[in-house]
Amino acid sequence: MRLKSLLNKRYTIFLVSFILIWLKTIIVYKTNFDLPVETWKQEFILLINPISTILLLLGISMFFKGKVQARFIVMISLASSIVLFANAIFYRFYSDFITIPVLFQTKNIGDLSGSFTELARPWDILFFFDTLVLLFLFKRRKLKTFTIKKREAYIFLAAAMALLAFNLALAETERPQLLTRTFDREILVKNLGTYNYHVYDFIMHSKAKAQRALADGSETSDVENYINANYQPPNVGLFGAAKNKNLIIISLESTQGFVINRTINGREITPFLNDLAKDSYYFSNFYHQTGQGKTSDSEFLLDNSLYPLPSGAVFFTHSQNEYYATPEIIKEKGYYSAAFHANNKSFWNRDIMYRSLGYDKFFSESDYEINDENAYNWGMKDIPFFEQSVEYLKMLPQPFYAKFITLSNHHPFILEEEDHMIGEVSTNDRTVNRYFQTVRYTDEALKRFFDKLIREGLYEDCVFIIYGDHYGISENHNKAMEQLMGIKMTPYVSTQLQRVPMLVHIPGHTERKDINTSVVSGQIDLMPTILHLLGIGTKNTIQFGHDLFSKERENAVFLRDGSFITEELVYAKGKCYYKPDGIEIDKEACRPVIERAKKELELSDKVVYGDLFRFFVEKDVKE
Ligand code: GP9
Ligand code: MN
Repeated sequence: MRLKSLLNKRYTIFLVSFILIWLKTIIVYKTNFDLPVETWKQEFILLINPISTILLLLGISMFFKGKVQARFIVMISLASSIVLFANAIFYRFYSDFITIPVLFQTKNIGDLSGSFTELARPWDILFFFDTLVLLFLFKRRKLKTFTIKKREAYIFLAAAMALLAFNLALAETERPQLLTRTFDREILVKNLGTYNYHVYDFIMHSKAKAQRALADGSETSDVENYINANYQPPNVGLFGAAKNKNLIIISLESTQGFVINRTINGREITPFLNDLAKDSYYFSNFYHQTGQGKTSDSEFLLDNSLYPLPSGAVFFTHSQNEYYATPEIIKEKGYYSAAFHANNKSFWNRDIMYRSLGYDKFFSESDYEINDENAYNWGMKDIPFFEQSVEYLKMLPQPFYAKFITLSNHHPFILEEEDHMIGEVSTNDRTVNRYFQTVRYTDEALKRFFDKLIREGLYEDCVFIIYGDHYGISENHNKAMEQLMGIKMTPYVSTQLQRVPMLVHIPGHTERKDINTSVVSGQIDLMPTILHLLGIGTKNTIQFGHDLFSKERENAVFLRDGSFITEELVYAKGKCYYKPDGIEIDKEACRPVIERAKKELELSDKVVYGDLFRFFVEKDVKE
């Protein structure tokens, strides 16, 4: 068929513009962004993810006629070029995709416009190639516009919507809960495409904005009253025990408390931690309180002593809030703060959230030398991670607050043969079987980290806080856990399994016998404990936790789903249990604490949803 007649065919206009815009998008993906794909399915999703948006927009153009239709199509192409070009420029500077709040932060725009000429390349004109081609074809009347029956246009739109649904379903199989939990911008763009990603980002941003707009200062007094009424004073003997010392916080990926002091096939799972615990304050009833934001939720708890949100990851949804987090508080005392985590910096939106929390520096994936030898599973292995981190640590201004986040012990818990230090356990569940090997590996990484700190002369000046971020073995593995532990899984037992290791190690400190380390506690308590160790009072600070060392400490912890544990009771999945045997009792016995937990979680959520730190008057932090 001759080109002319092809161009004159009905729908050709849509086909040509579709192909041009789609191809442009894919070429930009491949040439301007680093979007690694590992499987053919991921590649397929990447290739199809722009299609639904393009078709939807072209579908709208079908409702117009003649010149207006042609202009509309050119506008679609131009708009997509601008979106891609803007992201490419942003990416060259930040290695990240644009998010609406970041775009509107004047500082970022200032940074970018200053270096725009540096970042733009002459060949960037190619971003607009398709627009120019379409303009040319329309001007020269090579491409004819067509009127289409409304019914046909609607069918077309419906097909585009169906394709969008297919894309989302496929993304969901590739990365379950992608839209509810968000994870990472790179993963979002890979699965949804740049265009859909911006729509998603816009919706998320608008939702948070609306909640914030509805809040006014009047809610702060409820929060303040509650917090003041529940204040517990520091332990005088330990207040300031870490004053002016360096703080090293280590978040252990997916490490649950039951691995401590346990052996498999006669060998310890965590020999180093077991030894260290003997020289530390080891809190045996310490719970994780995370929700869907997993590691990022535990970081939120650590640095703010606020609860993460009931759904979604607060690191994504409320990264633009004002906070009064530990890095910021201790900066006033001369501390430098840094986070170390060898993963993509935009994972859990850390690059942005860390700035809101006041971190001075974030050492992320790009700061490490990562190659085939030292990376496996989720990325850089813990041993080289700590090894390389020490080099940076040595250069930090002192005193520092350094947070390390390990990664090797992440689901699916796979390790290379050479890193196996103990055998697998033998249940019918491969995930559970492997779990202990990866925990063992991280334990080894910790040992070497400590050895290196000692060799470098850093150890003596540091105080260490080590805790597990959240569970590693989910309830999907209950069968194997029953087999392994020889107990029946009930909500009571599952709740007990939400305990994670937690220790405070102060070199040269021998354990004081008057400290109760079996106190029921959780990640919400980390911040006040740390501040008090540094000699910083928390009397008037907005936080929901309590110093672990406080003599007046109440034995209670509330989990994110409203479950709770006290000295005598456990409440989970709507059932009330009496400790220590876990006998189910009448729910009424749990009622007062159920209400209290509900209230506390609601107040904390109010602070986050309403961005209430805007209204709290900074009261003097007591020395
Ligand atoms: C990713 C790491 C793991 O950077 O923190 O996240 P998780 O899946 O455990 O929340
Ligand atoms: Mn984690």
